[in-house]
Amino acid sequence: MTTPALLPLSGRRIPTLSPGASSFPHHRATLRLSEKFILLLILSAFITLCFGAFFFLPDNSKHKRFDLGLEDVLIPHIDTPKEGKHASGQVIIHGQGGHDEHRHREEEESLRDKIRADHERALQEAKEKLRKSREELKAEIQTEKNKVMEDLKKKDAGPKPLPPVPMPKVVGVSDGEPPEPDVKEKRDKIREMMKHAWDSYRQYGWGHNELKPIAKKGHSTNIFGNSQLGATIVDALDTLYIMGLHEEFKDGQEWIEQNLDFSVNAEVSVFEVNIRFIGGLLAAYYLSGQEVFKLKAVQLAEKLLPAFNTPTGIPWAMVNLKSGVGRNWGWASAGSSILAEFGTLHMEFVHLTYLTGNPAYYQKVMHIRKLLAKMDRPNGLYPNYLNPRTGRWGQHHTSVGGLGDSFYEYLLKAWLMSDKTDTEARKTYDDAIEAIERHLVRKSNGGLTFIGEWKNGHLERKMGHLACFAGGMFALGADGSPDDKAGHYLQLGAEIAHTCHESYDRTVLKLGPEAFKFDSGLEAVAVRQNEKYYILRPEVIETYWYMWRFTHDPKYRQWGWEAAQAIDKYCRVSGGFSGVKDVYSSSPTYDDVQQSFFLAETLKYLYLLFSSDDLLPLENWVFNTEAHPLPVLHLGNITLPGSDPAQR
Ligand code: DMJ
Repeated sequence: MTTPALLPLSGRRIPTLSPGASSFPHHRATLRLSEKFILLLILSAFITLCFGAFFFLPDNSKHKRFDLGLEDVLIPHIDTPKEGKHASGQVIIHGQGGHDEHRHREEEESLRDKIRADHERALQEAKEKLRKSREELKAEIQTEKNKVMEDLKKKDAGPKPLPPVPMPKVVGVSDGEPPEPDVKEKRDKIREMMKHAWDSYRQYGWGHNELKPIAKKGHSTNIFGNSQLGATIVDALDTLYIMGLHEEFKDGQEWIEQNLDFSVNAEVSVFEVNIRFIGGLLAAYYLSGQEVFKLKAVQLAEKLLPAFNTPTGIPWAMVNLKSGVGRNWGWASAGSSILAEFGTLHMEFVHLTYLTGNPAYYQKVMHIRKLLAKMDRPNGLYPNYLNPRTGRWGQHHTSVGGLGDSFYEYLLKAWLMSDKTDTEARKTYDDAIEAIERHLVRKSNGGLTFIGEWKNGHLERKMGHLACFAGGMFALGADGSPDDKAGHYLQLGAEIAHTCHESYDRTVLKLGPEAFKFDSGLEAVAVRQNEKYYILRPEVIETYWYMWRFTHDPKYRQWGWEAAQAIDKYCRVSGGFSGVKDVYSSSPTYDDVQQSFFLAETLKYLYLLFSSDDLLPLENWVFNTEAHPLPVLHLGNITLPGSDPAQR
């Protein structure tokens, strides 16, 4: 299906017309241009007359405004010696008495000459215009109008047509029903939960980024720049597709074709937009083959590129999609960029270069990698903050949870996605994981393996829910690990999965808190009230799924099913699914947000857990950090534009 070109008009959009077509919008543009031209003509004549009148007034009235008899007069800043600067940025010009009078008079005279010359030129131009015949004037207006229309057309043409590239091997995009009735029943239940989440969003939040399932209306956060970009639609597409919810998928596709527009004045998170939108659109493209998703992904990616215009090439955290102006979060170690954000672009950007033939995407992420490789790392660890202006680390805080997590994930996945040819990425991953294991991974008194956080030389014995994804990562990276440590990493993955399951099992709701401690006799439980919430996050279920794929130990399906039941029991409401504020309370309150990643990740991993390994096999697909599957690119046989070291 093709997308109608769209013309922005006062924040609303109307279809553009084929050349020569005559209809309302075109007619309006014509009228406006002619009116504008005539108005300009009248205005210029009026200004000319005013100048003339001003010029011929007696001298004293002309200069009255400046001749206030004050010693000090405030005027806007000009670079003049002898000036004292006001805090406001204005400067004070000090009065200097009669000896400057002669110079002032000369300046006035030359100013008057200039005004006279301008005035005469303007009059001359106006006369020439008026001397022209009606036809000549019409022709001039038409030329001007054509130029404007041409410019608009150029703007609307969007990106150049994309070069044809072979579709990578796309296998296992659907599977049959599970043969075991109880597995089928569970999988059907997960699909039903997806239907409920989607239908509720469709009914109450359509087009908004997310849904408030209690208030039954749209919701958004500042990561999407508070504009209606339909984040839930884009994030959910591939889950709908693999679940065989084709009507819903088509509905989402139509919304995207007709409404998804990135020419909006919105300051968005580069990372979030990359993993949810670009990842979501690319996955939808590869699964369905529908060109519109590829085009939209590329249009959006172009809008993200200005974020890389920093002194170091480390991108800003946020960029305005319209102006291209970027900046960082103030709270991030004095305006630093964040490791998990600028380090989580590689997969999508490599695919963008593959699909567009534009080397820029690949070069941007390889530049980040090169820069990081050159930097000193305290204890071999990567701090979470890096200043994009100076290229220096910010606060020395290292975590495998929030702020650090997907940087490590993308090193491993860059290797997997390149058909294991990107050995530089694999080596960087192995070194990073080795340092993490040495400094951050510990066993609690009760025998639970956890990943703590490193803060300025001190280990905090706390693990975030986000860090639970690492169980799956260790298992995924086991094969190919150095010194034949595959067994060790699979075991480490299993231990993390067990710990994270304990964090769920030790709550009243059987849902995991945001962070849990291993300190002063505490084992895998949250202490602070503001760490007791569960916001429909996927990481623990993600790890169960990877562990299931690598071991087929039935306990992972069992644990996944426990989580699914708890979500259905405590988070389900009539208007969708909501996060809960305290997993230790038997009467929890809702946070009233249905996160887009609930549809993109949590429900997808649950569905995959009860599907066969033939659905999205891990030999052919690599999941981005938002669970959007991207096909392996056989980079042994393909040369990406810009990947030649001489071009970098
Ligand atoms: C998701 O948006 C991604 O998984 C991201 O990497 C971190 N966390 C959220 C979900 O918890």
